[in-house]
Amino acid sequence: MLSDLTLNPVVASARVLDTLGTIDERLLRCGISRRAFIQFCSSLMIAAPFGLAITDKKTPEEVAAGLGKVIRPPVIWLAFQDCTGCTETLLRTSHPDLGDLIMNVISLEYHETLMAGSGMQAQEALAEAVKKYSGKYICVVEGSIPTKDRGVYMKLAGRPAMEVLADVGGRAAAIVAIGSCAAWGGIPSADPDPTGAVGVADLLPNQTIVNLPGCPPNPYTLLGVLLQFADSKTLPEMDAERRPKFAYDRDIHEHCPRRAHFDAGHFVKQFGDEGHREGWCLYEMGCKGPDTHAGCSTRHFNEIPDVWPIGIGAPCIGCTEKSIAFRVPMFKVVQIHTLAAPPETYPSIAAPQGIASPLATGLVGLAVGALAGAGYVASRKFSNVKNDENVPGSTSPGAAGTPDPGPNTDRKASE
Ligand code: FSX
Ligand code: SF4
Ligand code: F3S
Repeated sequence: MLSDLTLNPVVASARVLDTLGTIDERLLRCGISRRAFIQFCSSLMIAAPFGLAITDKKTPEEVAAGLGKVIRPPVIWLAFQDCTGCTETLLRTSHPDLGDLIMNVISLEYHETLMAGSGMQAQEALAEAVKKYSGKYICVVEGSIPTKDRGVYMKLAGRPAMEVLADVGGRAAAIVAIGSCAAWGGIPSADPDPTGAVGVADLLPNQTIVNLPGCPPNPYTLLGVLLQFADSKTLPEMDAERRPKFAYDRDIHEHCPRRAHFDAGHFVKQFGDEGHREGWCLYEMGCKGPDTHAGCSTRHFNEIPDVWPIGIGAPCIGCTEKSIAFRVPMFKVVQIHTLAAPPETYPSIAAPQGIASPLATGLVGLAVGALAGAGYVASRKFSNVKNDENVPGSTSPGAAGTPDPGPNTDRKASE
């Protein structure tokens, strides 16, 4: 029998991957229903309505038909300094069928938390997978990598994590850094950063890397990237932080269900107060939504409506932003950078029916020409927040163009 080495490299490569079979073949073999697969494709489309070639302008049935023919991508998953939340986010679907399906559309060759083997067995499986799929597998990295004291703070089978990453990541077709820890250091890199924790791109700057920050990120973002790569060997368009635009192009604030309360000036002042119980805006509780790029406000977790931080009444901590989460205090109020019409330009929601609010009518007439003035009005409104006795230590968050609120804006949960 011919060995792969005697074949044309392209043919050899196809043969190695062929042994994995298509997604359709795998689902059939595992008895996973077509209905579950189409449901999965619908979730993928919700996570990536634009910008992902495999879902673009297609119905769920068309996505399922296309993906079914794709060879399952071989994935080697490395876990470093993490909480395993990124793995959990992938497994904790609300439908058992779906969790099972997710683990079948990819070919997970090595994942030390999920695999049955351990010790020598696990190391052999890793070495074998790296050799067999060299240059073809996707390396998913979860967790940050300790670099201080020559990486002594984390070892796998006696080797520092840095070395394992260079070896396994260096031979991958692409690396997906899942979670904020792998993308830029995340929680382990928070001050005082005892292990010198860094993200994958800090150590392998020349590798093809996709960052999927989030603590944890949405699992469908990962699946979208993996499946597009398996389908066409391409990666989705990325931003300057190497984040795929289809998942990180808009900020949380843009589509937040509490946005109407922000615009109307209805802010929670304290956890458990009336505004909190009514679902008002969490801006004054330190919500980083206006500065945070992620799809959480429209793509919730675990397929359960409202399962995301703001949905359960907690401010967004900006977990997808390198310069915010674990850097900026949780209750510190952020600046508003986008110039939006300030709340004062909206009709009063308390105005009696049929009677236009004089404030609203007055300002509507001025609308376009008064944007600068409007910014001033907004900053004045926010300035009032500063003096609110329920907001100890807070200062004006500022509208666009207003000065930075400064460092003294920490908030406490229930003072
Ligand atoms: Fe945890 Fe992942 Fe956060 Fe980090 O997610 S959810 S600490 S990003 O590496 O496991
Ligand atoms: Fe939503 Fe936060 Fe924006 Fe308020 S500040 S509308 S809670 S994202
Ligand atoms: Fe993270 Fe904020 Fe979403 S904290 S999970 S980006 S709502």
